[in-house]
Amino acid sequence: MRRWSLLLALAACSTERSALHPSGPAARLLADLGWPILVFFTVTSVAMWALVAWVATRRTGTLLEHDGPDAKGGQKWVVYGGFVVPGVAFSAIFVATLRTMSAFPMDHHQHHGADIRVVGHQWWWEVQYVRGSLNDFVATANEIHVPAGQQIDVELVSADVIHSLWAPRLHGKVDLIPGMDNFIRLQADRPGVYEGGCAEFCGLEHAVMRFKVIADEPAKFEQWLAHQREPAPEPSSAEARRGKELFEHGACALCHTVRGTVARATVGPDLTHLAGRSTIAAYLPRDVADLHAWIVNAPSLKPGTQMPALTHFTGEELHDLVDYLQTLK
Ligand code: HEC
Ligand SMILES: [Cu+2]
Repeated sequence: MRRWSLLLALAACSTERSALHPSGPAARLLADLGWPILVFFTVTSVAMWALVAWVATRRTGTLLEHDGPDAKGGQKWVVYGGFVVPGVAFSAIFVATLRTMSAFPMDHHQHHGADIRVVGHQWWWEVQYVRGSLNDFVATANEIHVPAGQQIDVELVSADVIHSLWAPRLHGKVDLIPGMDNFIRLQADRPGVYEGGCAEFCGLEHAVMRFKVIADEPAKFEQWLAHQREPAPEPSSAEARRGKELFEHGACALCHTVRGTVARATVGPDLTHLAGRSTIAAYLPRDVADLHAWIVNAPSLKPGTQMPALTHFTGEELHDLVDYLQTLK
């Protein structure tokens, strides 16, 4: 029964994060290498277990009935199975791997500057759009918007420890290393949402350091980017205006940016268009309840986070603050 449910679970396993279901050129290169290796080793393993079963079940007879060493040329099994087949297989994999590796633009001299810079933080992703003039600079968090069908050069850097960016359907794991610039060329063939996460243990909350690559039709992407470049909208309700006041003059402005306000700090994520994102803190849904809980006690939801517990707000103040955050479309 258990075995069946395991099989069912495997069959139902979504292809959403599977490196064997590529959705872009970089991931396809890896899958093209991965599939033949997977098939070859599956066939070899089955053959080996069949041989083991055969050895275990064949008639053995007495010691006297045994042939002398290699009477029937049995050593050929050792030579072919033990040396020739592995030798050919590993050489082929070695050559194929080198070819696959050389197909990636590892050398940053090949790049004419990045379109996007991703900065790894414990434990969230800062996503900067660095094309254009300084005024065009925008930053968001945990969602990497890209135009579908286009090559996007992404620079990978770290603000603290080593992280690793991995959206399995789009590209292989690439580390974000302090003091070093790494690059990937990202391309999603079709519009869609591609899930990813940190693939290098980076501390307590590594497991929830997730992100999404959101690929849109190019026109829709440009629209999104143009909107991101605008400052935050002025809140219209009295509650949200009070919330803005609290945000600007409370602790929030010491760590966060909301363009168009006095808040210009960069310790935490840029919140200018927070309400356009689907999550907060890289893994929680961006709804009223989670925003409340996050502001009051972020460390209880993400132990070790740099965002402190801010327990001094009254219920009404908290309500206004969250109201304001929800206007940041
Ligand atoms: C000492 C710095 C600091 C202060 C003060 C601070 N934050 Fe944060 N905030 C952070 C950091 C760091 C993160 C990222 C945490 C993570 O995802 O791991 C964060 C995340 C957030 C997020 C989630 C953003 C996203 O896109 O994931 C919201 C919303 C937020 N803070 C609101 C506030 C509000 C409102 C205040 C004031 C009441 C505030 N913060 C005060 C540092 C701070
Ligand atoms: Cu990480």
